[in-house]
Amino acid sequence: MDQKKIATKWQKRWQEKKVFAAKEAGKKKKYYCLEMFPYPSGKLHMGHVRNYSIADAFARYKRHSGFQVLYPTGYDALGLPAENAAIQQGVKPKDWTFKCIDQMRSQQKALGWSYDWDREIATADPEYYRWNQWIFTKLFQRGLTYKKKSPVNWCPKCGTVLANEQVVNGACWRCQSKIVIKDLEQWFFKITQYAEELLKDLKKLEHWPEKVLAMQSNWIGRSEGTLVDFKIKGAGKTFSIFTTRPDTLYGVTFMVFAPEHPMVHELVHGTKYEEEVKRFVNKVVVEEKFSRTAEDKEKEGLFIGQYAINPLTGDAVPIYIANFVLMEYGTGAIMAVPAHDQRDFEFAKKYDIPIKVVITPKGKKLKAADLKEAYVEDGELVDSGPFNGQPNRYAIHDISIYIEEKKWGKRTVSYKLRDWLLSRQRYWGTPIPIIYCEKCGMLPVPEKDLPVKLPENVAFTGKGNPLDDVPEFVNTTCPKCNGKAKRETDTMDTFVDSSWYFLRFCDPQNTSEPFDPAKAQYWMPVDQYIGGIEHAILHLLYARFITKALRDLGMVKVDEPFNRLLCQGMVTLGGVAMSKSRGNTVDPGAILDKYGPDTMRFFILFAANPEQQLEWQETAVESCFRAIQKFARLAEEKYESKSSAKDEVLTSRLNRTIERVTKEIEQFNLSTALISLMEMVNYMTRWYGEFSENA
Ligand code: ANZ
Ligand code: ZN
Repeated sequence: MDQKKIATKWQKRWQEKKVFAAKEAGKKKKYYCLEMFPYPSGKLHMGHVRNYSIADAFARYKRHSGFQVLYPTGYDALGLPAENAAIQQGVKPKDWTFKCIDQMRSQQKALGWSYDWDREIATADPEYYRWNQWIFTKLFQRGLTYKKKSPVNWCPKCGTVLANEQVVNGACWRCQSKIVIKDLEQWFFKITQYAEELLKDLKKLEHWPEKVLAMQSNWIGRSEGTLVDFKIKGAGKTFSIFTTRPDTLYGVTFMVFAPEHPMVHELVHGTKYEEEVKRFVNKVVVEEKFSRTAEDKEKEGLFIGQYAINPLTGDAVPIYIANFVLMEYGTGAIMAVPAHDQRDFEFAKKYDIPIKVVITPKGKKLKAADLKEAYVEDGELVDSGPFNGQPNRYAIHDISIYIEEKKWGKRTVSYKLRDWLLSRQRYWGTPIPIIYCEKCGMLPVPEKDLPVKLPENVAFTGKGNPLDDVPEFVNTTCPKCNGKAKRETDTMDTFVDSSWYFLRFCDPQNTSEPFDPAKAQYWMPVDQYIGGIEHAILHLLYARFITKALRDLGMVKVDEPFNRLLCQGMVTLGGVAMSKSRGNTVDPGAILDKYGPDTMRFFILFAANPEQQLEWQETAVESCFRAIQKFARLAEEKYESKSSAKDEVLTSRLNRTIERVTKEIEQFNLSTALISLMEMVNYMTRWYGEFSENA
């Protein structure tokens, strides 16, 4: 029996009859099954095969259980690799991308996944990205898109902005020059406006992995605290700090500014500290943000020659700048309490700053000189004026009220979440639809003029943003006064493309709207979303945000886009994740040629349940191949010819198997479901064997 021939025959039939076409009608309930669509690198890897085989099995199961199923695919087709190919191989990003898509599609078809191919989309298609521009404009009109100066990685030699992944050990990936940080005007989406809702609605996502919910929640990073104003001694200036621990205010022995804090420059200007401070700032600002705050990171800082006055005690304490304070969080300045914060403790020890104990375990005395590390447990307040003897957790409340009464500050909520920086100074992305007129200023491109298409005659030198050198693109006329104007040349982060593609799948050919709200209403939310854990934070957060923003524009009714989420485990070879760089990959194409698509999908589902790690084993592929032969023989030779011989034992066994398999699939234990099926097949083979002998 030739498995490949059988597969080809049926694939052709499916296509002709459009058996997987999703319909919005009828009495059946809908089911939207979605996998994270691929970046079209040109070749499927085992991770794709696993992700899509799981989604496909689920889509088929739901179809057979009487649902109206939507199971689409498409390509996340804009982004850096195509542009790098253009720089390195002289090909056009568009040609490169669409060729890769063709290759990828033919592999997907050969694998027999049950997509509704009529809904295929590619984000590099102007008919797709025009709606990115539409969304950008709508959010702009609502004040959710804005522009501000923000630091970027800059290669002075290439004269270009680099993405984080293009910075290798602090140097440019192309020319190895040391990168510098430069402030440029950048576009942002105001995702922080939805911070509270994005956090609160995690509670609705009962069918998401706990781990992903925790990652989202940490990323949003809500914390309740107090802003406290400190005066700078003798300077007539005030600054605010954010603290979650106002109970430790009497223990403050120094203050720390982020090196980027705008006040730092003012405070040292013209003093003997100026030069050294500048050197320190330049060194720290190019360091990666997360590593700067890592616990094991060496704490480094510098006294800047100024003192701050603690409003509660009137004490003057020295002001430092240090690597571990970030400009992006709170106010970019902190009060440091070395007795009760480990980071501050290490810093104080290193720079010989006094330590003052203000919390002690009940009934015990702690001496600063004896501390080996910060005392971070709860306890009662000492050396804290009128608050002495209070349990510190109560003092958090009481001291912040006291500060509010005295008008020294106020209680507040801080988020770690930052606005979404979406500008990219690159070619292969969605052009940002903004026009700068000499007279009228900055204007969005009118809806009727969308899409702003990427020009095709472009030189890829690797220097600067290629769009800046295309006068036909840059020079335009003002939509308001018809005068001379220039286009924005920044393009959008590709996460914009994937933040709403699941809505486009509901109505992929629409030419007058991104999608028909009625169709989105029918299909949304995605009932089951399947993809990699590497997207647990940004992609999912952005998709949730855009869904909420579109809801507020009246385009969708759901609050959350993805009802259930499954993150499949890795595919490993020799116990480590398959990866090109390690050279331990197995090419799905070769396996497909040798065994055919059914064996391929069977093995992938059988080798491990979806969330577990899956170790590749060719011998197991072989046995899957034989198992399928057995299934087929049973169907062809036995079942039809002899099933008339009723056997209640067999029927009841069959029913039990159906029940078991159904339960297992519902819980996503696809491997366990397949094992039950194989047991049934073995049973039937034996049963028919005996039956034939007795006959
Ligand atoms: C004094 C203090 C005493 C603090 C103490 C902690 C413990 P979460 O909970 O993550 O919100 N902080 C504030 N802004 C910062 C910044 N821009 N960069 C680095 N650290 C910053 O953390 C809030 C705490 O982190 C704040 O409370 C502040 O230190 C620090 F025993 O203030 B705390
Ligand atoms: Zn104008």
